[in-house]
Amino acid sequence: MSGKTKNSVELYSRALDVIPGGVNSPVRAFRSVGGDPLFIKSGAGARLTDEDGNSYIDYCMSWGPLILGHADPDVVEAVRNTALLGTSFGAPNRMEVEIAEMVSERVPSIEKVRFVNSGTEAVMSAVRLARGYTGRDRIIKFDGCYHGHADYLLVAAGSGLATLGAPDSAGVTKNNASDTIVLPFNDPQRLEDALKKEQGMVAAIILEPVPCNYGLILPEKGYLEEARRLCDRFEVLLIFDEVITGFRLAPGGAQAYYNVLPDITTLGKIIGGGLPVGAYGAGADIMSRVAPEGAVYQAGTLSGNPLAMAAGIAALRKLDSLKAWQILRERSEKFRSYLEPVISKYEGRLLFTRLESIFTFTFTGKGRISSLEDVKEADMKLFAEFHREMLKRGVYLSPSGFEVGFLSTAHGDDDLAKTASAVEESLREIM
Ligand code: KE4
Repeated sequence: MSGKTKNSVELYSRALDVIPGGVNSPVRAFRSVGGDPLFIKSGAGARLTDEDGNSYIDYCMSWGPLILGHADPDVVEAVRNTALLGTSFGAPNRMEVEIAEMVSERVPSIEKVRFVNSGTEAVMSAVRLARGYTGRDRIIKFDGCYHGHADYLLVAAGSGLATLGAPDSAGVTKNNASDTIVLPFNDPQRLEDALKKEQGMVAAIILEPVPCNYGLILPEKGYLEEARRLCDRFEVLLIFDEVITGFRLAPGGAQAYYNVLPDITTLGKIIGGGLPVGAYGAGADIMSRVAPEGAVYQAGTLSGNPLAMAAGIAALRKLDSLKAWQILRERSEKFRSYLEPVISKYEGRLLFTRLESIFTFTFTGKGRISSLEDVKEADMKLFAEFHREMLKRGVYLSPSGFEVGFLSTAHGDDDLAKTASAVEESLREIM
């Protein structure tokens, strides 16, 4: 760890001249953790190397897609071999069928699926489909959940908006957001009251079954089941945004993990193996409304492109062959066992929350995070100091206290042990 960042600094200054904020996605700008973003040259397994040759154990993992680690050899080979045959045809390709079959076999509520190019596109399409299917306009989202940057969902959102301290976005017209109702997560009574009050006007509720964009908020026991029951009672569609949890918590995502089936599911990240992919799926009846079969229009030049499909197929196949979720559970348990003795010294000041291979460090006196308020009270300044100290010690955490960390099958015991030591030294430094 030379700690030198000369090349990153130079690249950032050039980037600022030609890219807003010097980044192609706001949360990468290190705004809430301070300092300038590092420019990454390469990744391999659990490690990143920046333009100055500094190497880091990475837990941002490109915000979730890289469940197999960086530059997984099987994924890279699939992309290389496919590229030699062409990168996009704008016509159907066998791999679109193969990956659609894989998704439909694994995700319990999905019979048919449409591939798009990002999680945002998947969610936009899912909401339009819900509105088209029900003929209703209103949608209910939950405070702190982030569903990409479609106008009407940039309301009380998490992720980069929370990081920048602006839960809503400029440029979203009042009209556009007027059909979006925001409720607190983990509060079934508020959901029932809203569905009663808005009876007959709500097309769907959309939620991250496990919110991962405002820290890691675990669903209270029975909450997801109650949301399902309320949607059935008020004949409202339930959309699970599984862009993060899909293929992460279990082969069938959160809906399999918690055994609660939504009407529509959105996917992204992992299913693209690191290439731009999103998807939305549902039962055949609902998906029959999507053009060209039905009247809900959605399209995309590069949707289902061979490269992204090949990467996704290679990733999903490898997850199955590795029985990756068992490995990830063991890694997560090992990580906790390494961290326990360190973090227990700071009980009442630091909380380590994890769910399978997702985790967060939250500087709070609370023993559990179950609402947005709990996260709002956390000390994000201390997180910023922690992030900086960890970087100095060669550990790259997601550059925001509102984001989560991810383990991959490429994180070995040595990486986890080294990380626990870096946590211990960093905490000693800042606490
Ligand atoms: P994308 O359009 O960024 O592919 O996906 C949007 C999205 C939708 N739904 C959920 C649950 C998501 O978490 C996301 C995107 N996640 C953030 C990080 N938590 C992306 C990082 C970024 O914005 O750069």
